[in-house]
Order: sequence, then C-alpha cells, then structure tokens
Amino acid sequence: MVPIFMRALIIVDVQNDFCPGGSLGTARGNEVAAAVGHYLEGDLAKVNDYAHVVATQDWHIDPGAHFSENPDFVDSWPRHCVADTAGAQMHDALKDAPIDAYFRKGEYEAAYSGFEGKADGTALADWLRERGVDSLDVVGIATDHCVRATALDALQEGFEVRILTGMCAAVDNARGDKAFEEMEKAGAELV
Ligand code: VGL
Repeated sequence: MVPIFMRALIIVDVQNDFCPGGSLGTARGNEVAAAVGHYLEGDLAKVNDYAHVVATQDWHIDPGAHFSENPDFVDSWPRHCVADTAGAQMHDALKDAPIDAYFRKGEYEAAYSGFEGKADGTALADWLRERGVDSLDVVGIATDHCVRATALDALQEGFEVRILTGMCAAVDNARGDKAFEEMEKAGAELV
C-alpha cells in the first residue's frame, strides 16, 4: 500500500531580526524569506499538498543570558526578536502567506526549538497531532540553531521530517553544514 502522509510545512523564525538589516541578520535571510514566499505561491507547494502551514517566532521578553552585551554568537546573542517589535515580525515576503498558526517561544529563556513554542496556549506537537499531521517539511532560519533544534525535536516526537535545505539560512555556514549532517544522521531527509 502506498503510505499516505498528512504533511505540514514549518517555517522557522523567518523574522526581520534574522534577516539583513536586523540585529542578528543572516546573510541569506532575505533570499530565504523570498524563496519561501514564492514556494508557497507555486506549483511545488501544491504537489506537496500541505495540510497546514505554520510558523515559529522567537519572541523574547526577558530571556536572561540569551541576550548579552558581549555575545559569543553561539550561546549568547545581541538583543533580537523582542516581543511586539518590528524585529520580531515576520519578513515582509511572508506578510500575506497562508500561515495557519504562529508558535511563539523564548519569552523568558532561550528557546531554539519550535517545539517549545505555543499558539494560543497549544504546544506545536499537540497542535499538529490534533490535526493528524505525521510528516513535516522544515525551512527557515537559522540552520545551525533553530532549524536544527526544531528538526531534532520533530524526529524525537515521532514525525517524519524533511529539510528543504535551499530554503534554510545559517548564522555560520560551516556550522550550518554540520547541522544538516546531524539532522540527516538523526533521521531527517535532506531535500
Ligand atoms: C536563533 C540565534 C539566536 C534562531 C535564535 O532562530 O536560529 N538563532 N536565537
């Protein structure tokens, strides 16, 4: 029998602060935002027949040592994605995207994984399971941090996971490539 998947697209942290001009801009952030926007409008997304499209957002109020005046850009960072600021908004390229729910994370601590996020009090894994989703495509920012953590948690939670690598942007390219390898080893398919 041909397996039937119920697949969702997870757009990780495609927020202004993670794009050029933002406080923690990745080099390819704008490119990724535009590519995800086009992807959702085009035939390829139709072929993948997403049951749902969801987004995660870093949403910081007072995340402690996650913010630093002297960030190491691995475990500590300049202020970014402060709740209700322009930097925390989704990139303009996704302003009109058909996103069903936004899962916000990191209010009072570092939260790299989208699975730490909640939409109207519902955690991402529960929200997906309630809707019968068993398979996820993951895109977004940053490959070496939030995409990585989200994909690894998704696998841990028992979802089938594909990473659409062309629509992911890294803070650091070498770390990004290592993160792709790690996700693949953990069971994700790199597309
Ligand atoms: C992220 C660094 C700090 C991310 C979040 O979205 O990958 N990176 N906070």
